[in-house]
Amino acid sequence: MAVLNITPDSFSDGGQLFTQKEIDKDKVLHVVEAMIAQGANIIDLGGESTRPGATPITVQQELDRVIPVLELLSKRFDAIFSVDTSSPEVMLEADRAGAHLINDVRALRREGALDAAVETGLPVCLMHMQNDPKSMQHNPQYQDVVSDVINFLDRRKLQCIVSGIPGDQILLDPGFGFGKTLEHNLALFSGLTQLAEQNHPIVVGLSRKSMIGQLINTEVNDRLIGSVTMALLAAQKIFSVGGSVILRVHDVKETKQAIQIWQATH
Ligand code: 8Y7
Repeated sequence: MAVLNITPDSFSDGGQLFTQKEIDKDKVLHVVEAMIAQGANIIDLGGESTRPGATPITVQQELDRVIPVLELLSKRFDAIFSVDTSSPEVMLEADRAGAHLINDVRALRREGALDAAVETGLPVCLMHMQNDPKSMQHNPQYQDVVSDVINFLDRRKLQCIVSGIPGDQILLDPGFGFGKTLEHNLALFSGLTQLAEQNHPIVVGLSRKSMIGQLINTEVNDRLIGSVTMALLAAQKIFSVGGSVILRVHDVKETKQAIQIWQATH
C-alpha cells in the first residue's frame, strides 16, 4: 500500500504534489504510475494530515482535495484505491469516485462514519488511535498496550459486524505512532503476532515514523533503511503465525525489493 498524501502539510512528504497551493495533476499521475510500476498494489489517498498536532480541515476542503484526484486515478489505473478518511461525506463520495477500501485512523468512530461505511459496502481498515491527532502524543498511557489495542480493535470490529460489515471485509491496524510512546510502539511491534492471530489482515504503517527516528537517531529524510527493515520484520512476524499483511509505505520500490529477496530465499 503506497501512501499518496494530497496534503500541503504532511510530515513526511508534505506538499510534494502541489504547485503553489494547487494540486498538480500531471505530477500525481506521474507519481502514481511509478508507484504501480514499482509494485504497489494499493494506493492510499489522504486529504487530511494526521501528524501529531495537525490542524483539522473542513469536510469541504477534504472533499475538494481527495475526490477529483481519486476520480482521475481510478479511471486511469487498474489498482486498488484506498481512501484515508474519517468523514462520512468523504467515504460516500469516494465510493462514487471509484474507491475500493476505506482506511480510517479513527476506526469509524466519527458520527455517521460507521453508517456511511456500511452504505458504501466497501471493506474497511480499523486503526487504533488514543485520543485525537492534536493531543495523542501528550503522555499516552495504557494498562497493557498490546491487550488494550487488541480489545479496542475487537470492540470496533464487533460494532462493524453488528452494523452489517462482513467480518471478512475488515482489516485491523495497531496504529503505530498514534498516541504511543516508543516503548508502546515496540511492545505493539512484538505483539503483531498476537494481533495477526485475530484472523484479519493486518495493515502496518511504520514508514518514516518517529519511532524509527528514535531507534536510529535520524531525521525524517533519513529513515529509508530503517523503514524498509521494520516493514520486512513486521511482515515476517505476521507471516510466522500464518497471518496476512499489508505494508503501508512511502518507499515502494525499496520495500518491494526487500520483500522480493525474502520471498526468493524463504
Ligand atoms: C497510518 C495510516 C497514517 C497507519 C493506517 C503517516 C493514514 C501518518 N498512518 N493509516 N495513516 N495505518 N491504516 O505517518 O499507520 O503516514 S498517517
